Amino acid sequence: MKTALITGASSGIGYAIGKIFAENNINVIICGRRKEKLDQLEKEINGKVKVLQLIFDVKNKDDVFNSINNLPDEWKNIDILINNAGNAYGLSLIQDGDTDDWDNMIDTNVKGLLYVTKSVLPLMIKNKSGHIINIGSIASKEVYPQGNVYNASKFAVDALNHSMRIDLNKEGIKVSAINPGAVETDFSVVRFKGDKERADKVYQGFTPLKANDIAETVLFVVKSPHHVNISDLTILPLAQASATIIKRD
Ligand code: 8X3
Repeated sequence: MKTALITGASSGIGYAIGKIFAENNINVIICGRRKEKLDQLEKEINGKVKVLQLIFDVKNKDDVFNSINNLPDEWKNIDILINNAGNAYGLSLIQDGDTDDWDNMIDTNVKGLLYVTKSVLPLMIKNKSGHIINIGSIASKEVYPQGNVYNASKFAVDALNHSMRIDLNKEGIKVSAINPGAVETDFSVVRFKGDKERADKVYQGFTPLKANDIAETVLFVVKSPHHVNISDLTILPLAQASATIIKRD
């Protein structure tokens, strides 16, 4: 039975991945900042597989390394790492950007992903096997107005996805990116700092992706045969043609 470590498992895409992995016999280490949400996910998993909760914020380097370095022995064989934790904070012109938002995005989406990857890699390298899936975005591929620092952080994820694959080539470790377009989660509520009305507008007039659509795709990618690596996948809703072009009713 395989074991996956999932960051950002307390909501949205990470939560959906936790659920679908459990339904498909993959033990899960669910990581997040909010214990009550991880408890809820564990309850939904309902004993189908083994579950371990790790409470940390990926931004906190010491917490990331302490949690992963001190995993109980029976959890030290990690087959799959889902680098999912990430957020957008704000949507403004570069000249109007809030530097705290910039720090938050770079610290979470880039540095957090690096800390988690660095701490998990020895566990994969010792087995000469593993699969890292980096959750990027359409924003990893195309910049859009006011996306600036969020785009930069997600372009960094794209660059790291490619460079990890190169550096880990000799270690037998697969590296893949999944880049979703518009997915209806609490992504926009977080981006707009709780302004639900503004967030709802993002998904109005078309059918956005659901977190489960991405989870199904992640499952497909991890289930691909050993010799196959789906290295880079972009998923959009039918109504979305690019980062900025969405056909609305
Ligand atoms: C989320 C998708 O288009 O809002 O990463 O940046 S988008």
